[in-house]
Amino acid sequence: MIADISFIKQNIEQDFATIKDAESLEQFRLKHLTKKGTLPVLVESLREIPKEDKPAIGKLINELRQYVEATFKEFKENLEAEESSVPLIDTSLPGRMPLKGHIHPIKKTLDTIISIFEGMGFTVAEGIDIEDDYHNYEALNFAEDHPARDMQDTFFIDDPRGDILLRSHTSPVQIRMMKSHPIPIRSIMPGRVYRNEALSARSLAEFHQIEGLYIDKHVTFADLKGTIVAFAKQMYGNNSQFRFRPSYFPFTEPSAEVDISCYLCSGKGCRICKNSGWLEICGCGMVHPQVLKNCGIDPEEYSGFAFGFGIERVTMLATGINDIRALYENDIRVLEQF
Ligand code: 2U9
Repeated sequence: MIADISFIKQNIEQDFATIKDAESLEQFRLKHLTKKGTLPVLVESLREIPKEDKPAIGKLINELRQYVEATFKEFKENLEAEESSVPLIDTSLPGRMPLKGHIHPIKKTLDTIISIFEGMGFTVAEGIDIEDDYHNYEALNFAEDHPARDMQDTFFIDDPRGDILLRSHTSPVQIRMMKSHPIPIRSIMPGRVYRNEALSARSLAEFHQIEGLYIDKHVTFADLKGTIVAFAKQMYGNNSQFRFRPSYFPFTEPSAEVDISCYLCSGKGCRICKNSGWLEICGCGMVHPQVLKNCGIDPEEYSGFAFGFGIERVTMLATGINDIRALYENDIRVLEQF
């Protein structure tokens, strides 16, 4: 009987080797596992075995049964897994290319400006869009009746406090920083700003700025010029020319606006620079002593410079886009060019 069991096992193993698909699997099942199949018949034959041999033979049969059932289950599962992994798509068909997005030109300008200033040791600071009159105007030396206050029309927010507004520049971030941060401060402040302007090819009611601030002992206008020129050469190329024109801002004294020689005509005069040969790139100045005082900084001991860029304007100069609204219409025909 033991020899029979061993022979049956050999046979079954040979049949296992023939299983390669659902059909051969079924053949195996019919031959060995159904009621009249090899294995149940073998189990049934145990009845005729003499009582004293039953335990030993029964054990062998049981082991064989367990082995065959487990191996059969394994074959079945492997075949099912193979079947379900058969691809349902025709990979020989030509593909449809997915539409690939890319960084918006305004974000590209922001990233470029940030990385240039980071290279010069500036950190990045961000603030809040909803501000109060004190941080947006008063601390920046805009007197209540100062004509400069009319320079920026403000979106006020309906609030019981009465002085809550959408920031008209990122300067409140500098105020908060000067009040809370130890000196030296060397940071740039990128962000969205809001002004109640009529929409046109040149202005929007919502746009982006980057402002910068450097406060330490002995900071001079020469440091300001060096920093702006170092930035602008990296941004616009080494061959550019620069000029600093006197200007006025309530929060800086002295103040200046910076022009760069026109990148299109190299200063000869063209459509982009309106025949002047120059393009305005930013405003800047030495932080007004009163602004330092407002933030608890002694102007006798410390000085600093500040500057500001309009990101949309920088982007328009870099891309040649001459209507600011085109930057926000999300027309793919415009965006895919940059
Ligand atoms: C503090 C002190 C000084 C930030 C400055 C400018 C000059 C400037 C404009 C650029 C184009 C605004 O977006 S724009 O219209 N900005 O010309 N900004 S100096 O001066 C500061 C800021 C904060 C406490």
